[in-house]
Formats: sequence, structure tokens, C-alpha cells
Amino acid sequence: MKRIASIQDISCLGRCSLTVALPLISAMGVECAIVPTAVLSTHTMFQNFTVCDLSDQILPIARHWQDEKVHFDAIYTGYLASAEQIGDVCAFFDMLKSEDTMIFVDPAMADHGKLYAGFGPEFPAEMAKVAARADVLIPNLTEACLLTGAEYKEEYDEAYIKDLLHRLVALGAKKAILTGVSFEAGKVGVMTYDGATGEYFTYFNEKLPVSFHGTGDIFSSVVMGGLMRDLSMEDALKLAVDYTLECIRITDKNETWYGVEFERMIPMLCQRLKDAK
Ligand code: PXL
Repeated sequence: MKRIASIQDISCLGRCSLTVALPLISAMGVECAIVPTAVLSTHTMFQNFTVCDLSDQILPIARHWQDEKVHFDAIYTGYLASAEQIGDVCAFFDMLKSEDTMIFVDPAMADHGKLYAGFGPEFPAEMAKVAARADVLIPNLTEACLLTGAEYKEEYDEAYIKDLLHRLVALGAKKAILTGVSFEAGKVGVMTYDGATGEYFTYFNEKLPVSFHGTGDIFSSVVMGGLMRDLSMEDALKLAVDYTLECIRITDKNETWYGVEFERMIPMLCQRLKDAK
């Protein structure tokens, strides 16, 4: 059985980060060890959320696991709670990455053109240090612009997206996956670029006229799980696009900040993995 470590926060309520990654990656048949970067009462779109920063736990956990000679097939980073944690997360890679460990980085810090509450303007340059270490880097358009200094646009063409992908690879990432890409009304999906082969890949499905919190974490977790279950990158991305769409489709549209009802669609994930055999 494959084993990964996921480094992100616990938002106790609101279906994002570890409360999404842990159940989805487990349901996909992959062990998911966790390194909580902080405990928040909710994600940061709620008002008056509490935060307990766990920066001082990252290196002690890493040292213990190193002593235990734990092997990870991937290390998946998501929301990091502060600029001060970035060095420790990079040290975590150095301590626990083996030759065959995939570094999978979702630079969860922004959406819809804006940084999440609590991050200052210096944060993206810090996150870029983690992004530089990625075998797979999976930002949305806002995060890609903040990481690379590109202008954020809501209207764009394929040349703009290709330029962003090249900039992400120039940061040091081996493969870049841009999420939330849309070239025509009613369709949304991904475009990827592999710096080693120079190949692009795109996949789109229906775009529903609603935006939910936490869907980026669902998307990344399914890609991570799919890759660990030996799906090709293309098949892992198709599964993530299709699964995220179905989760949005079935969810009550009045409660967007509680995230999507991904629990009800877990059988679809298991079925698609079975069909892929
Ligand atoms: O879904 C990304 C995310 C993760 N963790 C926390 C967040 C967010 C998005 O706002 O606030 C704490």
C-alpha cells in the first residue's frame, strides 16, 4: 500500500485541507499520514475564526519519522499557516524525501484574484520556495500569478495560460497543473505542462454557475490519490475534474462556505479506480 504525508492545516469545520485530503486519499486506498500546520475553528472565509499555529511541531515530527525510517511515496503540501513555516516545510522534504518520493505542492493561498485573509503580500514569495521543490505543482490561476509575478486576468487566451505554465516550471517545478482554466463559456478544467517533455494536456467538463469553498483541496487530493494508485497523470486529472463537478452538482447551493458534499460521491471515486484496473 502506498503511503503519503500531507502537510496542511486542520480547519475543524468547513470541508477543506486535511478534513478533505484524509478521507479522500484514504477512500482511494492510500495511507495518508498528516502533519497539521495549524488548527483553525473554520477555514478563513468564516468571520472570527480561531487559529493555533503548529509551526513548532513540524520539525519534531519530521525528526521522529526520520528516526523511524518511515518511507513516503509522496509528500503533499497544501495550506501553510505562515511565512515562518516555509523553511521547516522545505527541511521536512530534505529529511523525509527518498529518491522515489513525489513532492506534490498545492500552494493554497489565494483565489478569485486575492490572497486569503491572514496572508501578507510577502507570503507568495515564500510559498514560491516550496513550489520550486515540486515534482507536481498545482495552483489555481490566482496562485500561479502570485507565485510568478504575472498579471491576473479573468479574460484570457491559450497563450496567456501557456505563459503561466512556463513561468511555473521556470520557478523550479517539474510539472505544472493549472486548475480553473476556462476557454469557453460553460466549460472549466485544467491545462498542464511537463517541463521535461514539453508536452501540454488539457481536459474540460461542464462549468456550473456556482463557486464552493474547498473544491481546490478536493481536486488536488483526488489527483494525488489517483497518481498513487498508478493512474496516468491524464487519467488522474480527468477523475479529479469529473469528481469535483459531480460533488458540486449534488450539493445544496445555499451553503457554499461549508464546502461540497464530497462524502456522498465517494462511491464514484472507488468505482472509477476499479474500472481503471
Ligand atoms: O481550501 C484552502 C484553505 C485551506 N485552509 C484554510 C483556508 C483555506 C481557504 O480559505 O482558509 C485555513
